[in-house]
Amino acid sequence: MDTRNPVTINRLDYQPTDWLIDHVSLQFELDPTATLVTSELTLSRNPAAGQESNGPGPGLTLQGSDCELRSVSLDGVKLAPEDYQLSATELHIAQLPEHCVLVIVTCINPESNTALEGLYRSSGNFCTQCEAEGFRKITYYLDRPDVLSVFDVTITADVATCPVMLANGNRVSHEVLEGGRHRVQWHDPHPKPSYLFALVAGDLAHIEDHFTTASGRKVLLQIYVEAHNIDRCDFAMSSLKASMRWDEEVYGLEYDLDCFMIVAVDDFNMGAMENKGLNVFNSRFVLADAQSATDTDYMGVEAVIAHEYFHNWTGNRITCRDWFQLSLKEGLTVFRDQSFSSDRHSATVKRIEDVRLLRARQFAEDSGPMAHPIRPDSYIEINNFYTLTVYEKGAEVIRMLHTLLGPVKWRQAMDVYVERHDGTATTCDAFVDAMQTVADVDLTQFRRWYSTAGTPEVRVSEEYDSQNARFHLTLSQSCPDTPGQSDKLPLHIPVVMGLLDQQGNSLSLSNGRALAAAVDSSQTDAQRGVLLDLTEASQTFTFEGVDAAPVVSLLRGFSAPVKLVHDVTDETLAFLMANDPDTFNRWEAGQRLATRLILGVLQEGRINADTLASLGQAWGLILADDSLDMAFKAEALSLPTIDTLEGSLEQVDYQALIAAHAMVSTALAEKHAEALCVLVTETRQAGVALLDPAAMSGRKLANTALALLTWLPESLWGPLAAAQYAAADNMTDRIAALAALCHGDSAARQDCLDDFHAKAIGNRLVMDKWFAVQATSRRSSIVEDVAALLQHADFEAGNPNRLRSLVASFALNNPGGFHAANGQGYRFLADQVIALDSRNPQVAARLVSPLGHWKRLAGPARDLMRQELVRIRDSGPLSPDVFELVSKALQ
Ligand code: B3K
Ligand code: ZN
Repeated sequence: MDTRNPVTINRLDYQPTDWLIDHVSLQFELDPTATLVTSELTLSRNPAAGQESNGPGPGLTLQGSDCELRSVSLDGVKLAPEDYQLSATELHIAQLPEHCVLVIVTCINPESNTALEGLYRSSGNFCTQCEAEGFRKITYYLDRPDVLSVFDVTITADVATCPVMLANGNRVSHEVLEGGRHRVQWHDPHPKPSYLFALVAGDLAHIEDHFTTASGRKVLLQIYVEAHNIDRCDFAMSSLKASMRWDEEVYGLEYDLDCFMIVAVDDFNMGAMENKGLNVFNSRFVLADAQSATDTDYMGVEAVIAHEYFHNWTGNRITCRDWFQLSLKEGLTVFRDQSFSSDRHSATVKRIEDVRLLRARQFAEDSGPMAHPIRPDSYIEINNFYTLTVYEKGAEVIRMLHTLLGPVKWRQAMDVYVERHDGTATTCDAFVDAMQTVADVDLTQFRRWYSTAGTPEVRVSEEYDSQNARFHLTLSQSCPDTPGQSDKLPLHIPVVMGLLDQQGNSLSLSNGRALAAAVDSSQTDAQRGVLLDLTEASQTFTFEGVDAAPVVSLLRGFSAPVKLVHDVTDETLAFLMANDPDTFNRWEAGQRLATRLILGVLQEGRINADTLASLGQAWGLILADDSLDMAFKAEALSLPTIDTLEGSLEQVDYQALIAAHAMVSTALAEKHAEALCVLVTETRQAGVALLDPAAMSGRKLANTALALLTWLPESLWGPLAAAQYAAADNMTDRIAALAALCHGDSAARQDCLDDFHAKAIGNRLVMDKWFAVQATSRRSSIVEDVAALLQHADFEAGNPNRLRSLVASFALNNPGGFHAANGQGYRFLADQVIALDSRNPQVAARLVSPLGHWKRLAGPARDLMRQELVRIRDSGPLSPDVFELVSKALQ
C-alpha cells in the first residue's frame, strides 16, 4: 500500500461479495525460495449480492500481494494477460460465467518472508499465519472472513527436509514419489474462511494422546515441536484435554474432527493461532518444564491452549462477517478462557490479574490516540486492531452480559447463539440478539458498549437519612471524549454492590436485583449483595430499613469496566479491606489506599502517615487471615503499577510519579521489613509437586515480598536473593531472585547473570528471560545497558520473542528507564521501530504504542516524545501498520 495515500476501511461500507467460493483445492510444491501454489477455485455467483439488472454479471476481484502470478485459467482455458487486470494488491477478471472453475498458479518465497505473515520459515520449517489478511500472500483469493469454503490441500516436498506435512482437517492420503519427494492430502469438511487456513511442513517430532468426546468419538491429539523440545510438551497436552472437557461440561460444545494438532514455532508474531484443527503456537505458549518455565508461564500455556481450542466454536464454526466484528470471537473467547482459568484456580486471583491488565493497558488505550470501541468503526490496517480493547474490554462486555443474564440464562443464550449461527459468519449485533431472546432485561441500551470508546467514569455520592432509616446512593456516569466521539450517551452499567453495618455484617437490601449464587458459594444472599442497573446519566437508588449509616461496597468483582470515583475515608477503605465479603473488593480497597498514598506524595511531597498506618494495619490483617490463600495475599501486597496510577491523572509527570511510587514502596518495605524477610524464607512449601496450588501461591507470596524488599539497601535483601538463586529448583524462584539482584550492583548480580546465561544456551525461551530481566532493572544506566544488549551475540532482531524480551520489556515494563528525563528511552524505542518496520511491520507497530501518549505527558517529556514520533514519520516510506499509529498519534 502507498502510505501517502492510505485507504481507510469503514464498517458501514460492508457489502456481501458478488462471488462465493464453493470449494478450493490447493496444491503446494514446497521449496524454501520458490514454492509453487496451484489454487483451484470453484466459483458461483452469490445470490445474496446486489443484482445488476442488465448486462454481464459482476467481475471478480481477488486480493493478492507479494506473490508472483504464474498463470490463470478459466474453465480449463489459460487466460492471456489482456483477459485480466493485475495490480500490486489485486487480480481482476471482468467476465466470468455464473458457475466456473478458476485455476491460479503463484510462486512465493517463504525464506525471504520476514514479516511472518503468509507462508514463511521458522527454524527451517515451513509454517503459515493467515489471520487477518495473510492468505493473500500465498495466492489470489477472496481474502475476507465471510467467504466460507471447503478446503482440500495437497502438499509435496522433500522427504528429508519435510518428513512432516500438515494442513487443516483430516489426512486422507500419503504417497511416496520419485526423487526423494512425498505427497500428502488433507481434507477439511468444515467450510471456513481463508484466515483459518494453515500449513506446516518440516522436520518435527510429536507427542500424542487421545480424547474421547462426550458422545464417544475418539480424537487423536498431537503436539509437534522441534525434536530437542519433545520433553517439554506434556503440560500443554494436559491443558488441551482439560480445555476439551471444560467446553463440553460448561457449554456442551464438542470437538468436531478426527484429530487436533498443535505446532510450536519459535518465530511467531503473537501468541498463537486457532487455525481449524491445526493450531500454530508461539513456542512460548507450548513448551514448559520446571527448569525453563515460571508459574506464570505455566498459567499462560494453559490459558492460551484453552483460548485457541475454545475458538473452534467461538471463532471457527461461528466466525466474523467482517473484521470490525473481531470482538465477536475475541472478546467472547477471552471471556471463556478467563472462566476456564478461574474454574481451575483461584477465581479471585484470576479476576485481580485480569483487572490489573485492563487498568494498566486497556484504560491507557482508551485514553490515547487509538481509542476505539470494541467494535471499531474504521481502520487502515486491521492488524492494529488486535488490541486490548477488542480482546480484554471485549471480554468485560461479555462478562457484563453474563452478569445481567445470570449464569443459567447465559448458558441458554449461548445455546441459542450456537444453534442460530453455526456454520456462518456473523456480527456482534446478532450475538446480542441471541442474548436478548433469553434475557429478562432489555439490552437495547447495553448495545452502546459496542459503539462507545473510552473508559466511563462513575461518580458516587451517599446520603444517610437516619430519621427514615433510609440510605440514598447516587451514581452518575460520564464518558470522556475520544478521537471522533464526543457527548456520549449513557451506558447500561451493571453495578454489583452490598452494604455493611459498622460491625462488618452484610445488610439485606430492599433495592436491586438478586444475584444468582455461584455453584460452590457458601455466601448468603446478603453477603453476595445485589445488582443495580445504572442506565441514566445520574440515578439515585434508595435502600429502606437501614438502621445506621452503612459502609458501601461497590462494583464487586469489578462488575463493569469503569473508573469509580468515590470519596471515602482511609478508615472506610481499611474497614473494607478487612471485612468486605467480596474478596475482590478487599483487594481493591487496599489498592485504593495505596493509590491515595502515592498520589498524596505527588500533591504534598510527603507521605501521609495516617494513610500509611491504615494500609500497614490492613496488610497485617490480610496476612493474618488464614482463610485467604497466599496468592491473594501476594496481590494485596502488590502496589498499583505506574501504568495503572497514570490512569488517575490528567497530565502525567512520570519522573515525579515514579519517585512518589518509589517513596511509598520504600516506606512500606521499611515498615514491614522483618515480616517481609520472614515471608521470603518461610512461605515456600517443601516436598510438594511443582504445580501444587499451595506451592505456587507460596512462591508468589515469597517473591512478592522479595520484590518489595528490593526498595531497601541491598545489604538487607541481597544475601537472601543470592541464596534463593543458588537454591532454586524451579524457574519461578530463580528468575525472581535474579530480577531482584538485577536492580542492584553486587558481585552476585553479575555472577548470577553469567550463570543464568550459561544455562540458557540452547533454550531460546530461557535466553529471552535473560534479556527481559535485565531490561526491567531499575539501574540508572538502564538505557545504555539495553542498548549494549542489542549488540549481544545472542540478540536476534528477527525473532519477535527475543525482540520483545528486550525492547518491549523495556518500553512497557520499565517506566523509570523508558521515561528517562533526557528522552533517551524514547529515542531508543523510535530507533527500534524504524529499524524493524521494513522487516516486520506487525511487530514494529506493536512497539509504537508507548510513544502514542505524548499529549498526556507534562513538562519537557511531552515534546521529547513527540519528536520521536515525528522522526519515525519522516524516516521514509512506512508500512501501513506503523503509518496508521504514528499519524493518529500526531493528529
Ligand atoms: N486470532 C489470533 C490472533 C491473530 C492476530 C493477527 N494479527 C490469536 C487469538 O486471538 O487467538
Ligand atoms: Zn483469540
